[in-house]
Amino acid sequence: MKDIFKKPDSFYEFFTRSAGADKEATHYCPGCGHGNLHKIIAEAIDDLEIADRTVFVSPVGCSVFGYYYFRVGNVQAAHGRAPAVATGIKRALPHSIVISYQGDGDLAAIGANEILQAANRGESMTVIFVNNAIYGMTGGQMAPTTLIDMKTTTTPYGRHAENEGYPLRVSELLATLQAPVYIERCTLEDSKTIMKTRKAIRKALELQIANKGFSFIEVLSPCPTGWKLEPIDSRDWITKNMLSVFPPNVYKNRADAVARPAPPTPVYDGDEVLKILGVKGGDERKPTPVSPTFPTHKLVLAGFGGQGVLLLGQLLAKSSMHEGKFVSWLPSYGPEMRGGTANCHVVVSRERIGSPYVSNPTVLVAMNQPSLEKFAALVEPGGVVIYDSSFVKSVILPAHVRAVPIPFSEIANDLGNAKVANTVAAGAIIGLTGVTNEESFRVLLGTLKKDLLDANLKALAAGLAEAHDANEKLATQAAPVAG
Ligand SMILES: Cc1ncc(C[n+]2csc(CCOP(=O)(O)OP(=O)(O)O)c2C)c(N)n1
Ligand code: SF4
Repeated sequence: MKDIFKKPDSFYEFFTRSAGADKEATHYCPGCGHGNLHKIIAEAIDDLEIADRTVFVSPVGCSVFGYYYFRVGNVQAAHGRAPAVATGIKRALPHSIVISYQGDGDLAAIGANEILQAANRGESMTVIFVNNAIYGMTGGQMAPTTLIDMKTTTTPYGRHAENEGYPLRVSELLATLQAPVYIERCTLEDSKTIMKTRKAIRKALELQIANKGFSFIEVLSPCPTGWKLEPIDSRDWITKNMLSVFPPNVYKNRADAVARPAPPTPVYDGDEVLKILGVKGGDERKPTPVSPTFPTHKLVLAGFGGQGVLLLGQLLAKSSMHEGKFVSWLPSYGPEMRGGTANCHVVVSRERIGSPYVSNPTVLVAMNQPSLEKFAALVEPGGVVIYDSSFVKSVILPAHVRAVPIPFSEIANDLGNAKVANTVAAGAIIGLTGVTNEESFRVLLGTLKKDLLDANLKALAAGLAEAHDANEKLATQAAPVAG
């Protein structure tokens, strides 16, 4: 016989978040609804046998630590953004079962747009919306679902419609949309209603397994701490105060809807990408296998906004991608379009990339003085610092790096167009590091502005020539010393 008191397999055996010896306990306050809900969800995952393909997206709120409990795939999303993150996961992995678990502050306040758009697109995901009428984690501030006259730390005299509007009924709101397939509001007042919630969550997950579309389960959940009540009184409080404002009901049921076709799988094929870019001869350009000795290149490319460092990083990444390498490109820039600082991290590897963030570059390209000063100390021992000597005048570099000054901007000016300084830098990077092939990069230049093509090709050749000279010079120098 099934042991109904057994801890679900989809829970970790020990909840390592909990301090002290009691590793079986959750971090939730006594009487909190999150604990009940977690158990219901874990049991459903077990019984539906979907643990190996479930991804649980935790929100910001008291349930931020979902990943300490659920033995499934886990992602923690920024406040309110869980449906957007869940969308990305589901689209990349159509076979996954994605659960977006969110509080009312998270979902109905900062994330109101995300949930609306995900529901309206009918994303095939299950959203569990924990409505406790308050911000629990941050100490009991008003949420969009806070009841009229309810006192919170930000409505000490009670919520008044004239000032704070009315409680937002999210289930009813989403039910007006065409796409969702299932919307139900449940509660956690007593064992009967808990069992009803259990059933609703299973139904929602089953609909996702059948790829029917978007399902949404709102759960009225006690928050004894935020409400300043004892756990038992909190349950009664739901019955007395919440049910009339948030009536439990099935608000939408299109369970008989036809299964949605899985969204198209993203195209990673290099030939296809070339075709999309409009490059002729794509069919002939089969990537050759990446050499087993190809090292992982970690680049930081930095300069002023307008110097084209972000585009430079993109082109290097794309060009390497066409060669069948794994790539990432992570831009970072200030609010100013021109004159602000900009940089990007580019990783190119023959293996999958764990993180696109580059803490210690193997290559730094500094298009100006502040960039050199900011990043030079981070370059890995044996790494190379390539800088625009048209702008960088004073240089103090760690002894363990190789310095290559090249006047990118002056060369670009001599070619008749200051805009192609970044292409000179590209030639230098390619010539000095071999991160990508000259040929693949040249193909990409053909996809940029046609009136710049001639200057770009000359700039690339100039950068390669500079790199050739620098390589010869470096070969005669002693290897840099680590430390
Ligand atoms: C962008 C951002 N804004 C605000 C916060 C602060 N913050 C953390 S949790 C939270 C509210 C959580 O309330 P709710 O979503 O209702 O979840 P509960 O804690 O009640 O389960 C807020 C405002 C944050 N972490 N990030
Ligand atoms: S503050 Fe409220 S929602 Fe957060 S853990 Fe405590 S009871 Fe649960």
